[in-house]
Amino acid sequence: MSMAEQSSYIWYNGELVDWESAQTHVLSHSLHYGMGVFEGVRAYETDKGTAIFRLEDHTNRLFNSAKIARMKISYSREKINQAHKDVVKANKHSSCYFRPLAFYGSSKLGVLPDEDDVQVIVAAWEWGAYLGDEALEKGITAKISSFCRMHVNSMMCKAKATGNYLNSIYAKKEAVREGYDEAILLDTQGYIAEGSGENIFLVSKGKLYTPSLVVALDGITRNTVIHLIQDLGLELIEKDITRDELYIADEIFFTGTAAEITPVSELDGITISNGKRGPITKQLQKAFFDIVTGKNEKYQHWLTYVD
Ligand code: PPE
Repeated sequence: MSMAEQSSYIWYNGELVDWESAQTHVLSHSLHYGMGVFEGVRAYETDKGTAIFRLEDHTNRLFNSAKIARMKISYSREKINQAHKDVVKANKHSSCYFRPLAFYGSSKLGVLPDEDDVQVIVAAWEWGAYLGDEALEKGITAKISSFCRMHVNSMMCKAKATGNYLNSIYAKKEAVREGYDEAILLDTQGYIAEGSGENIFLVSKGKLYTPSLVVALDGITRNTVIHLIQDLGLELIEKDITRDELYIADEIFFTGTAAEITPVSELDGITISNGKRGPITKQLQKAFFDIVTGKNEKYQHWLTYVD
């Protein structure tokens, strides 16, 4: 199915419009200079209908990104949350991926944008397993990128800003060109930062490790997994991680809204453990999918039911 068929209606500046009408001008500022702020959100099918996962947290991060970028979103958080519900209902999705985005329109070019020309959309479409159908079970291959995750004084890593993704795209293109599924970026000190669109964890001798959030995006799935690790009575240590620690890890997995919890089975051509999804990764995946599909009472507050 094409994107147009899956996304017949898009919320655009306060109204639902059809796919063909959700257009912007070729002289839109964001298209030229890459400044916009966005989110990636998922809704899952549950016994009580479609539920959007951690919607308020995503919307809060969108507004924080806009604050960092000094972009004015002229809609309230409530209005943006309602837009997600309206879009999913209009498109009759039972599960979907949402893309809220604020960007500058075409009133002015030149590096300095027109702050009164901020456009906002919320789109949704069906998006299956981000890293391939078998990725969740079999795991993927990754490469340590030759590109570093940008330094905090070049870009601002707490913002989920469109321009930050040039860094991700360079790394991802390189990885795929060389036959890997995904890229892992180091920070400028040489420690593990994150994937091109995911946070990263490793398991070693029953304990979990993840890099701190100095340069990595403060992932909502990462935060969800931290709750699950505590629930399972496991230990998590946040620290600087080197690439060779990953090589000898018992398990490695990525977390992200799109990637969910995806095991990494091979890194730089080195097989991780026995090359199969590890037991802790599997346990965390089960716990994660139980929550997003409404099967865990403790986390009902993370679900926004569409009806
Ligand atoms: N780091 C980066 C760089 C990143 O882009 C994401 C999400 C994460 C970490 C995980 O964040 P969270 O989704 O809140 O757990 N990447 C989004 C974009 C993927 C895309 O290709 O587009 C996503 O997963 O929605």
